[in-house]
Amino acid sequence: MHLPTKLAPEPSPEKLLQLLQEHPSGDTFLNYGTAGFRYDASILPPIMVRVGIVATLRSWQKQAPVGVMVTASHNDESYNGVKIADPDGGMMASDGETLAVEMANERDIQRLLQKIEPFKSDFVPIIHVGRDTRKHSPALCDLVVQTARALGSAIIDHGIITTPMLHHAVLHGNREYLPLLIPPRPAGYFSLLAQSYHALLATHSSDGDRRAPLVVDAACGVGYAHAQTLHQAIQELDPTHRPILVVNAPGTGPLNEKCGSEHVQKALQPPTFYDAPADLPTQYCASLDGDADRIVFFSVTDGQMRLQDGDKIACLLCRFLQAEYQALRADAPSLPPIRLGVVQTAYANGASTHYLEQVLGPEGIVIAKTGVKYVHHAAAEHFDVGVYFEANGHGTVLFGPAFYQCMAQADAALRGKRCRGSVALQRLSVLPALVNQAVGDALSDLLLVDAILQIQGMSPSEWDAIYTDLPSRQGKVLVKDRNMIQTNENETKCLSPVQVQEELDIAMAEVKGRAFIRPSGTEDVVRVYAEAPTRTLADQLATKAAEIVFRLCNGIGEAPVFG
Ligand code: NG1
Ligand code: ZN
Repeated sequence: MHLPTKLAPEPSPEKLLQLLQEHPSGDTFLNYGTAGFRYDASILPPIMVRVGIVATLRSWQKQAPVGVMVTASHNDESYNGVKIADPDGGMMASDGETLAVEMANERDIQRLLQKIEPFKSDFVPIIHVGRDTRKHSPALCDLVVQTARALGSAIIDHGIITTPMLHHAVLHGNREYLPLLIPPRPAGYFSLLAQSYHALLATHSSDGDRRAPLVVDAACGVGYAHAQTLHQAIQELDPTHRPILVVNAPGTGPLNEKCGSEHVQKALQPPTFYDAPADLPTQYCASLDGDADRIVFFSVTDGQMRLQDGDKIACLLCRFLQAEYQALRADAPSLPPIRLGVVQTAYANGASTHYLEQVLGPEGIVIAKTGVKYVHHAAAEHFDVGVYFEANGHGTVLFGPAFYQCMAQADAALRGKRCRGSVALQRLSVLPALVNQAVGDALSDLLLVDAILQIQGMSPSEWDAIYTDLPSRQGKVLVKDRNMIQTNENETKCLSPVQVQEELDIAMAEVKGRAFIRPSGTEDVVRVYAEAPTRTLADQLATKAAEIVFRLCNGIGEAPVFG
């Protein structure tokens, strides 16, 4: 990570004007969707200039450093995008989004400049910037930097990093937002992860880890180099640690195409290993997405793939957390209860929700609107230990103030005792350092899942077998204007056009299945999801749902057929 070469550059109104004039906004209405501004890379330069302004205003507004990440995550190479992180390391809150949309859509340069004025203050705006490996990312990122500097912002340029690393840097650069147990570590991402993983494993006695190597498919993206650095940090602490083989380096294959978590989870197929030998061991694998904020696990035996998606990760985590918390309370019964729960979205497989109900009880589950920021906020709002995972593999565990109080009380109650409860205390206490508290983080989740499997003595196939997914199918329908579709709060029902839900209800009843449709927040498509008792029925229901959308919402081309 680089420190600012020149803190607080002199503002340059001329340079700002020049950048705005050279990059005028187009006619399209620009929306800050579930993951920031995300479009075909060719239309992004004017947006980047305006994001340089918005990030500066946000830093002035909050009187604290903020972050900007240039990436289009799991989308293909033609896309790019940009998202802003608030000082707490989380996704920018909705008032910031409103500001971003207003600024990005202001076509009149003079009016835009006037809107900046009320935000100006003596505070020197500080912006952490990072970017993924897409070929257009350096130039796009440079526009954000030039614009922000023209307004007097100090830039901390992290170069090519994962999205969660950028969020981590912002959070750890703003120590007042850090939970008590975690010392600030802006530059210590890898050592923090490796040390806490090591500390978690040290609570468990084993005679060595003889399992198959862990293969990590980096989607030909930014996770490649960083997963290797993480592996090195782990090996330095424990030279006997089994290998983590990182494959699919940038440039060896197309980013996110036939590889990476999005492909594996949506197509239900193993990735192409572009740069790996044919005899790669595939009993225990994980796929990241293009910016390494998502992860799914899988294994391939005799050509058959078994997927452990975000739902299965959530179940593993909840099972572990519940067991450790119960062990703790058994030895320290006077501890106050903490709310342990999970947030899922409509995409969660019905079988996982059923499993979680058994582990946590129905009050331990909340279904939130699709999109990282919605599930994150719901986890923080409803629970003291809030697990959230989207089926696509984006997720983390958030620890709130009541958790830290509980740990402090448990520490006082169990001090000097050697019991199962004190082991549970050690395990639970180390988690907030291992688990990224700002956003879902594929590298942090990789270590967390691996440590839990080792502690619980579970093989990947035993993990897989904790429940069996209901057959499901996901697809996309192209329509003239996806904004014509309105849904209810958590996007499980279509409210308008009304006929869509009426017809979906009939189709679901016919196959005893579940289906929903929603406009994507990150791509210009309508997404379709169906789940039913058999694979054939799930495909049939998805095909029917796509046909309904195509017919009632001005479909383009042909309605997709699944199966
Ligand atoms: P959209 O394009 O709105 O479906 C996708 C994911 C979300 C979430 C966002 C990023 C699916 C079906 N959708 O959103 O879950 O990860 O990207 O916030 O995977
Ligand atoms: Zn991503």
